[in-house]
Amino acid sequence: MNRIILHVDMDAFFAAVEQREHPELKGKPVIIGTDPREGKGRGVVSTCSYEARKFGVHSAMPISQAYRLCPHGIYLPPNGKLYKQVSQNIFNILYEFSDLVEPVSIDEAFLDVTGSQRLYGDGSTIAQKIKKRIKEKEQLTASIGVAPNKYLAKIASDLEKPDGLVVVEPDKIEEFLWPLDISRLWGVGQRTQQILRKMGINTIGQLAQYPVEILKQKLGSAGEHFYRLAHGQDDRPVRVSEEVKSVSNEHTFGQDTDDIDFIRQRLVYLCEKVGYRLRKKHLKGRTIHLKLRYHDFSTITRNLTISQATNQTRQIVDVVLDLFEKNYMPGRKVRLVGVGVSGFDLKESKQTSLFDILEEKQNKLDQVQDQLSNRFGRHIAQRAESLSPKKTK
Ligand code: TTP
Ligand code: MG
Repeated sequence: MNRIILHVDMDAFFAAVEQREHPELKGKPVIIGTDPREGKGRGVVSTCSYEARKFGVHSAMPISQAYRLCPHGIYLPPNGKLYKQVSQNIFNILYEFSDLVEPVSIDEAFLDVTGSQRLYGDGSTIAQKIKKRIKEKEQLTASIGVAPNKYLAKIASDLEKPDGLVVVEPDKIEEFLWPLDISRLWGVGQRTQQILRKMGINTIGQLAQYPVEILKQKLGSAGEHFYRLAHGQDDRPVRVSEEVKSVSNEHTFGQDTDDIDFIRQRLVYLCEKVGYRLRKKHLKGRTIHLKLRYHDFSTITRNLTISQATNQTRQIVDVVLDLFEKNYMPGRKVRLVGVGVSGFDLKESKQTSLFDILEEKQNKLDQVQDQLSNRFGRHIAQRAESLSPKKTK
């Protein structure tokens, strides 16, 4: 299935926020940066409004040069705290439409909305909704590119700035990409551009027609990379915030216990919780942890790393119960148990090996359970193994 990736980038971000805060600045050339000191100032332009861009002013330009180009501009120092707050508000809007949000900078993010379509419509509709919501809530405009991958989405968001919306349909990639100048290729610096132009390659289409072997000779391993980009291929996943390092849950028994069956049930229940949370966050991990705290507070943690990252409850249960069998000292009373998964493979793996087909059944079971949990609360659907035949202690 094709992925649907959005690249969202706010227009003239710092300057637009200032124009919103000070409506009298609307329609005027606003330049954010260091004090120009009537042309003698040092430092650079952070950004400027589109009105100032007409004079040739742009980000990273020396402020003295900006002053020469646009002496009547309105020069303002950046208000970082305010921009940070607005950025936070924008990201909160993005998270309404997908959990898979990858922040790129203060005003820019990728979203994987492949799984959001049933709720919010196709890629283009979601992009329109996001733009509308940002406009309504923050009185600001964003430009959005919608495409089957990050690279194409990023190019698309830039093409019709400001207030742009460009959709790249999967069957129109070449039509979209090939007329563009090679400077639009991700990672092509001045030097590579020079080499390519000397070879008579000026558009992405011309690059795409070139034999990959020759590109490799001229550009080394980057040659193949650019060749793939020129064909619109980019399978990098949208990476969620790397802050999440592990997902875990613990349970402290009401009374210390050495009842093995009871401890096992609790462990299975914790595995279900952890699996559910992983799947909600679209995370898969390779290292599965077990924690046991005995009645005297001595604590052991054991883990096992498996070959393929998982978020499947069945697999987590198998490993955890195995770790438990091997490490629990029968007869010792247990105070607390914990289960965790870490070592995330941030790729949303989309393989279709035989192994995956066999796994499909387990995934279906997880899905049914997740849907029930989402609708009725987590306790409603539990595996029989985690249900206690006795009263919960
Ligand atoms: P950008 O998204 O690159 O620029 P922009 O939002 O101002 O304009 P555009 O419509 O072209 O997207 O950067 C976001 C903010 O980051 C920008 O408002 C100011 C800040 N910034 C700097 O401070 N210095 C820089 O060199 C750049 C490029 C950006
Ligand atoms: Mg921007």
